[in-house]
Amino acid sequence: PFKGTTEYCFSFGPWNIHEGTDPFGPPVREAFSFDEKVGFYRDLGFVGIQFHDDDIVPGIDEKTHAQLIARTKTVKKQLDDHGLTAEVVAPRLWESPQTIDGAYTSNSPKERQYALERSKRCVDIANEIGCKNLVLWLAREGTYIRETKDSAGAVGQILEAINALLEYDPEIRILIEPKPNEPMDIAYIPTIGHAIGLAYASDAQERVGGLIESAHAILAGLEPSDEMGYALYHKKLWSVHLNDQNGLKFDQDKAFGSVNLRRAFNQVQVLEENGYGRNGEFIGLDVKVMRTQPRDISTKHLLSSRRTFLNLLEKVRTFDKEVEQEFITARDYEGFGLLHS
Ligand code: 3MF
Ligand code: MG
Ligand code: MG
Repeated sequence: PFKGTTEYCFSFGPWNIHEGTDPFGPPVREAFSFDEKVGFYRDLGFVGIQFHDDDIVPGIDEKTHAQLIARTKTVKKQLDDHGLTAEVVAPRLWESPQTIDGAYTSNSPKERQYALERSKRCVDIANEIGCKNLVLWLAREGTYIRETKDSAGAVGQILEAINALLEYDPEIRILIEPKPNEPMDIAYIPTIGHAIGLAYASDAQERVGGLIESAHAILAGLEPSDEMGYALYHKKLWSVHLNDQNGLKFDQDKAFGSVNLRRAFNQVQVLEENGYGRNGEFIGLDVKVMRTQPRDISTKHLLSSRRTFLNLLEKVRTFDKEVEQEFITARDYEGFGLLHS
């Protein structure tokens, strides 16, 4: 069996450090500025940053192309100065007044056009910041009332947008981040299987893959490590949002391993044993600090998530595979459990 030597690189997005707003209460911590957040990464043990387009270019819709490029150059310089790499950029297609009815699947042709143009600008940002990974979280691609949209046609609309982006930049890679619900009650691309189906149907299969978030798989009632295994088999797991989730509730983005350590172990194992990270993939986090956390110590969820990953990695690498195999051969899975208890 593979005895790992991969040194993992860790990443997170600036939104992982936040003010504690939830649907029922206002912010409880003063925001850290973007510049302050960029300054935190190395000390916390992270070398990669995940971005939304407007994390880099705030107020993007009001900016000219020249302004967008100039601002992105400034951020690129900042990253270089801190020794950081941009891992992915995602068009934030769920906050604009023009994406209330969805982005690529809006019933308004004008709004669909906006979504595509905004995504192309996100590709421009990705190029300028030096990364080739565009994440599509298809947040509002769904409908509150099934009869008002055509679910088959919606697949075609999403594919059309993906193909247009693949054509717009012959090197860009698209990572679809599936999520079964929230903000929509039912989303059109709920699982990695759906995402990979889109990849194979696209005009450039080798440039469309996925990003799996642990909590999103759990919300779909699925096992995150098996979802990862499915994507890894297809060589289409290009990023992850490791976190945890306490049952079928709202998307909690809890610290990795903070609810179910066994499930976290299974994710580390499937990544490690299938070569994730060996082609430069990052261990990305999508974790929210608790609302109760005081501001000056509101990055501890990042430290604990990273440390949990590394501790579990140590377990994966040091369990005796030969002994484990003996239990498997004897079909003594209870004994196997005892071994790991
Ligand atoms: C939503 C998410 C988002 C996406 C991010 C990148 C806050 O459930 O997980 O993170 O991951 O917007 O697409
Ligand atoms: Mg999430
Ligand atoms: Mg996510």
